[in-house]
Amino acid sequence: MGQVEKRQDLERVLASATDKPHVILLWGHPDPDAIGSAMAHKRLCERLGASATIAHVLPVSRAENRALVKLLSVPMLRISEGAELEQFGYLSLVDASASEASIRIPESLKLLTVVDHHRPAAVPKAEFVDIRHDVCSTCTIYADYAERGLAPFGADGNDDSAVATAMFFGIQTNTDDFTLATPADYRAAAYIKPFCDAETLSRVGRRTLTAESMEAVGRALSDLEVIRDFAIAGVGRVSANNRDAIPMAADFILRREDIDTAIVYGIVEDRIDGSLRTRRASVDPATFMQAAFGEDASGRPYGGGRADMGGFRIPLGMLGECEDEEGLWRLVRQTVYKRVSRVVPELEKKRGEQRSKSD
Ligand SMILES: [Mn+2]
Repeated sequence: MGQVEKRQDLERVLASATDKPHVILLWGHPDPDAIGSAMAHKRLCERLGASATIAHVLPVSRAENRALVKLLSVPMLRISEGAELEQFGYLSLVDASASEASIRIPESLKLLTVVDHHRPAAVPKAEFVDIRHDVCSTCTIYADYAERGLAPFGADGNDDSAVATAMFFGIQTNTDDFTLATPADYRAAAYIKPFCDAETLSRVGRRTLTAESMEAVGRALSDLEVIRDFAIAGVGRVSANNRDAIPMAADFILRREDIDTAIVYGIVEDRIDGSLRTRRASVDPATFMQAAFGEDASGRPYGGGRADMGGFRIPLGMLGECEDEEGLWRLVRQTVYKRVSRVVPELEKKRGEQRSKSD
């Protein structure tokens, strides 16, 4: 199906589903691409005569993303259980092709549309599915619908600047400030840009960090252990609101010219939370993490799931009740080193050296 037909098809599907309210359910911690495409989808529903609500389960966890939501007054409903979705009739997914795994989706809710740029584990069963691989951002796909005539921006005197600004920021962050952008992403950004609010865009583009995140990145740098092109670093404890300091530190460490793969981990609530980032095509994060951390009692791997491509989570169990924070951290650090040394054997030696240092 060509892309003109795609946008006609989406228009037809949305226009024929105006009898019940729609919900756009975001996957995981909402990021700018998900937020921007959810706003674009909500705008389309409303133009075609349906009401739509953006919902999410996990918190918006990066300071810059919270700033985006606040500056643009993005209306978002945070839910904690599937029953809260019973008030809606239609479900749309943006920037994901499966519903949030942590809640049970009511059977009365009909999966209507899926628009995404990730490769799906299974082809979703929805009335409308548009999954493109020649774009880095779902916002690009929504900009393409508009440019092809589905509720074009600036046409009807509506103020679309909040939606346009969020979409532009979604494309900007997903393409790593356009360095990864495909021709379609550039085209979408060029189309959207004139409708953005320039001041808001530069404010959200500042990518502010919380003090706690910056301190966590600082601890990661002082804990950094480098073996050839592999690096590992611990951030200690971070609050759930600032857990993105972990992938953020991993991204930062990866910028060092001689490092190709980085693992950063810390304690978040009652678990070890970690991130693996790599620039090497030969390193598959899921395989690496499975080899290092294995799986839990029910056979589920601790890391590398679809949920968080380069993430791993290991529950602390009873250790979580330990009141000696320093002792707990030493234990966590030793455990992580021991596991990772299954893949990077030289790390075991470092662990031995540290043990004798602390004895
Ligand atoms: Mn995306």
